[in-house]
Amino acid sequence: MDATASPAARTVRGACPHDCPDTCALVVTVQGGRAVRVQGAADHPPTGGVLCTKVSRYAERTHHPDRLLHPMKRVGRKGEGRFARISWDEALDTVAARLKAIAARDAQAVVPYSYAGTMGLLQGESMAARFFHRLGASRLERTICASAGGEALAATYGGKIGMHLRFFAQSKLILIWGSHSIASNLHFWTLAQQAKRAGAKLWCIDPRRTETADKCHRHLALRPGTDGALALALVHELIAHGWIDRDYVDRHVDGFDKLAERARPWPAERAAAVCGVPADDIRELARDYGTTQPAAIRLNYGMQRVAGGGNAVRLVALLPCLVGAWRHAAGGLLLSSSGWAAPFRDDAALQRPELLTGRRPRTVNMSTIGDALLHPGGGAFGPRIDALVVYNSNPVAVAPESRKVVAGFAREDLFTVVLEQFPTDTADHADIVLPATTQLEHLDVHTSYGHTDVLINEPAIAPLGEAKPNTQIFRELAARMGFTEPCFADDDEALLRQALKGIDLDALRARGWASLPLPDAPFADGGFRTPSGKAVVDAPGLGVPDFVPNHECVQTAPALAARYPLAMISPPARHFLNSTFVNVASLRAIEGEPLLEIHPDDAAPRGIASGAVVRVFNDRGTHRCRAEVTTRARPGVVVGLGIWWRKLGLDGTNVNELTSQRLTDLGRAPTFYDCLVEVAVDTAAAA
Ligand SMILES: Nc1nc2c(c(=O)[nH]1)N[C@H]1C(S)=C(S)[C@@H](COP(=O)(O)OP(=O)(O)OC[C@H]3O[C@@H](n4cnc5c(=O)[nH]c(N)nc54)[C@H](O)[C@@H]3O)O[C@H]1N2
Ligand SMILES: Nc1nc2c(c(=O)[nH]1)N[C@H]1C(S)=C(S)[C@@H](COP(=O)(O)OP(=O)(O)OC[C@H]3O[C@@H](n4cnc5c(=O)[nH]c(N)nc54)[C@H](O)[C@@H]3O)O[C@H]1N2
Ligand code: SF4
Ligand SMILES: [Mo]
Repeated sequence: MDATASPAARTVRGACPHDCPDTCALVVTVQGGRAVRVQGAADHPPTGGVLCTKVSRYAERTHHPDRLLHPMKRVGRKGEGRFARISWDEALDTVAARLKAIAARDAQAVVPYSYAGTMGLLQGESMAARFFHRLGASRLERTICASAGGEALAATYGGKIGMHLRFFAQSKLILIWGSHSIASNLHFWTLAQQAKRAGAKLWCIDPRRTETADKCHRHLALRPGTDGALALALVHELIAHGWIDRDYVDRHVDGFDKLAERARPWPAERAAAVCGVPADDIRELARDYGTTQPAAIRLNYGMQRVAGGGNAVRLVALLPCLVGAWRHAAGGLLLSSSGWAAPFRDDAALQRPELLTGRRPRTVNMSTIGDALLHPGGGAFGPRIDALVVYNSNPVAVAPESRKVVAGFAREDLFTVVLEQFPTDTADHADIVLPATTQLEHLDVHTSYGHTDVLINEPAIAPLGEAKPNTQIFRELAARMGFTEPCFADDDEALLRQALKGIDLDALRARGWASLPLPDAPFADGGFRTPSGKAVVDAPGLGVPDFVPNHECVQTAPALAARYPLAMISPPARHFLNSTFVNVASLRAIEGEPLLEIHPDDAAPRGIASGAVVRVFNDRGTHRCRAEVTTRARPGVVVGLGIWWRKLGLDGTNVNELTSQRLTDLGRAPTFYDCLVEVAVDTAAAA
């Protein structure tokens, strides 16, 4: 008998917590205190009753035998992962005593490290932010994913705002740009397929021939980091052929002439040479874009993880303004929709910046945590980092230049607390591990960066073992620290009531989700959120956007390129979400082992065959994995699908052993996909 059909089963409304633009509505089936099934809500339009393979395994993840279920203290060396069980009292007392002692010298020596393990407003930055504000800890610059593109959108449109997801189904032309939608934006892909069936033409702009590229009509496999050159050539072609919507440009674009000036020296041939694609393909793309309406661009963050990522996003974001694509609900561009939700969130109420009481602690950029942890302190940097409190993130696996990150986390004089669900590479380096609940065990509320709905997540089951929500952990820690402000007593229900503005909470909880009231075609008549109300070319302090080549490429670093001739990109594997799910057996079985895709033309001269263990290396480190000789990689580019747990890799490393801590032009973001390497057969493994 199907256990879930038993009368004792009940269903609970949830929201997918992951850092994914789709923010699906969940229906969790619970029986006997266990979550037995997690499904997509059929009545939530973006979800449409469908989840990705990963989250359909969320019950398996939640009831995983490796869940951390009680607090622990380290008994082995840092990184070894040997721990002894302790009580919550001992754990919290230990943490509070250490943080107090450090804060007595300088609270800025304490650094919180968190990202989007959950995107929930409550379990993300609510009680945690209050705690660190009150303490006066360093502030974390949360740059690891989207800040280059985010600042570019802010400069161009005045915020992270764009097309509404649902209208892509009605577009006649869709440019899927720097996005492997089938893997990382599945519910957009469903709409793109609808458009395709209705006759739309789909272009994919991606150095890798992804499964998404396979299913588009045309694929432009440009070199990583050359999107700015491509965008300039498109502007050039649009102007040369008179495919500009002069009326829209005159009324709603500030600085068109400067953009035209910038694009003048960029005929298709020049961009073709830079991008490594045929000039005719660029001309065809320009013709399609200049002559088809409504034309939509699904830009995604994959193309901004390079030196010039911010400039490239600014250039691409101007394209729909030039052809008047914004006149249509089904035209324009979507990179992030999170700005639409901003007025409906009360982040200040949740995070209480006033607890800083005028103090302005230094900021630490999460993307250069390796260098930060190894800094001896002093000068402009400020105090040495003495304590790190990690939650909702796995920096040892996901931050660039692992050798330095690991060396930093291995410092014996660093006190590290990790709030986690699983024994990650980062948890292995903790002094104290605190067990956290999963999404099925706690209350939360979510906005989205891919659609414009708000979702409730009701707890479906009781916390497993002694696990606690992040909110509760920081609440109890605050009490131990002697923080007596009333806001530290707010329970999660109270936090929920503070989280939103202008949304009927009872209606949200009754239905599971609510749509934000927004216009269909937001910029049909201009109205960008910039001071002038126009889309901006020449942004204050930034100038006119331009093509900025990679830090690591033949043009800018010829000597480096001679030694390390292959450009490595490391986008996520389809069945992992960043480093989450790597430990879920059924998903890891699909992904197999860490792989490096390499084109036959690059494999042959190196004597590399599919299945060979290879050494991928540069001056920063060496990572061993298995080669797959495939035309999914273009010549000159290798693809290391991420983000594996180091300890589950072949040699205890992952792709971030190779990536650098250099930052982007805007947003101080990492340049994961701007990374030169060389590859060789691993003779030790071959022997
Ligand atoms: N299955 C799955 N889904 C995910 C994630 C995951 O790990 N797994 N991660 C989530 C998160 S945190 C994020 S930020 C998003 C990430 O999803 P996206 O924003 O789509 O970004 P990436 O997956 O980094 O890269 C997307 C595509 O960009 C390509 N690319 C790499 N370099 C360049 C370039 O220079 N130019 C162009 N045009 N393309 C380039 C890559 O080959 C890849 O196919 O997805 C979210 N969804
Ligand atoms: N080489 C390379 N590196 C990359 C990328 C890439 O494309 N290539 N992508 C980058 C990007 S876009 C991003 S966003 C980052 C992502 O990096 P992270 O934000 O660190 O994401 P995850 O690896 O998914 O780790 C999230 C962790 O949070 C934990 N977690 C989830 N929910 C909770 C909770 O409620 N409480 C607590 N305490 N913990 C919880 C999970 O168990 C998981 O271990 O990685 C970046 N690193
Ligand atoms: S990871 Fe994305 S596609 Fe998968 S369930 Fe969550 S929101 Fe939906
Ligand atoms: Mo991300």
